[in-house]
Amino acid sequence: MPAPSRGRLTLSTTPQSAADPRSKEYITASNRRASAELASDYALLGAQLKRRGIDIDALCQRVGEFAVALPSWGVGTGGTRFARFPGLGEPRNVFEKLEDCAVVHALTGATPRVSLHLPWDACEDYGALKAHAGKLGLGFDAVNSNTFQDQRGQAQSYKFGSLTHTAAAVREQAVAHNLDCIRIGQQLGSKALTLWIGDGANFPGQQHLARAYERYLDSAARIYAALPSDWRLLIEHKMYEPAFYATVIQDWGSSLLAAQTLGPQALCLVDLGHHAPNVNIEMIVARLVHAGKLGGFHFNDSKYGDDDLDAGSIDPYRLFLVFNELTDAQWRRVPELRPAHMLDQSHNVTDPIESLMGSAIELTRAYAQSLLVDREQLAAYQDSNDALLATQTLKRAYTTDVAPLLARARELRGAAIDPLATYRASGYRAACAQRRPAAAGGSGGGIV
Ligand code: RM4
Ligand code: MN
Ligand code: MN
Repeated sequence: MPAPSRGRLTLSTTPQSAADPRSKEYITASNRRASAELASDYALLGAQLKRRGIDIDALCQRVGEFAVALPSWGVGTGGTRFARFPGLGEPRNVFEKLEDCAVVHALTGATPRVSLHLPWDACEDYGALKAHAGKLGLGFDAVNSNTFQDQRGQAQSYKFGSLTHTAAAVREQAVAHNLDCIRIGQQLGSKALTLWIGDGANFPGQQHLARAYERYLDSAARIYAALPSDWRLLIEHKMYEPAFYATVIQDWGSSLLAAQTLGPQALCLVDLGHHAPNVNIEMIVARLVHAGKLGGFHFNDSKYGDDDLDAGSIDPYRLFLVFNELTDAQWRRVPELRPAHMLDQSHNVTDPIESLMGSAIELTRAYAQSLLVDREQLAAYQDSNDALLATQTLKRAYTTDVAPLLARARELRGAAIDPLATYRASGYRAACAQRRPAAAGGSGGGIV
């Protein structure tokens, strides 16, 4: 097995033989080669942080506890509305999707749960699915319902909406689907339902803006009434797409109002890609924390109108600023704040496993950097209106290279010091291509 090299950015990608990247022995053997180099980098960072009054081992412990859920729909190659170019060895069903998720978790140690999307992930036997996940060391996060496309054999069409449709029969069907999702989620051990709908209008006048929202509240209340007492309803807003003029739950205002109307188990979910460019997302986070309504995140990145690029790939500083708000809220001991962390990405040009590993690491990095902010000092600069030193306090944390800290936290958990190199050297993708021949028509997971 080739040794992962932490020194170079270009990786040798030709595996000598196929190995299971989930196996402890394989990961330990890979780590052995990089361990000494890491120990010296970690010691150096530890000495630097000590001068700032920070204990690196305590930090490492907290970083090692960070977790983000994987989107089951993210392990297949995605596409755009123009085309989808399938990747090799894509998972063909939810069981195989979990196998790929387990690779991400084994190598990063940061993704212990999977968020399912129904009916994309529908299967015959959820008991068997849960057992399969358990064997792979995975659990389940929020379940996502899908009333934004029609399924084969479905009685009513969602072409003109689902929970907000003008026809009661369509709303009924959409509510019933969400209740099914709750039932399935209960079998799997999920504790939340994520509610995102594509409902809206393409033309001014097409939809009565007030009545559509009232219908939403009415339908959502029926779903809310079916929630088990230890479940949360996560309401996800999105500015546009598929509706291009007016989306019913288009912003955090509509989402917050709905969550407040429905009751304490209803909370808001922030998908980072669902805002206009340049919107101050960290401020939205701060407001939702204030309202006690921050329920979770769908992490990704975006540059223009896309909502599915890899987390931290475009604007890592913004990601840091989001985590800065969360860590600050924790520091202030805001009660009952435990937002779900989930990735929501689509990978069109990369190996999805590699993108998901990279994104989980970017989130961990942003979290670790947020822990480095000297909060006492920041508060003092804010109170004395020293804008420059206040902003530099954040920058100082953000510009600290925490890579050795992240790698050490992974090593301590039995994950890979260098997940990408370890993954590539395993030959996993090529082995999948062998045992998962593409289905006729080239379909696989992923969103087109
Ligand atoms: C939406 C939204 C939802 C996701 C679907 C596939 O844009 O982000 O969370 O389930 O895409
Ligand atoms: Mn989302
Ligand atoms: Mn989205």
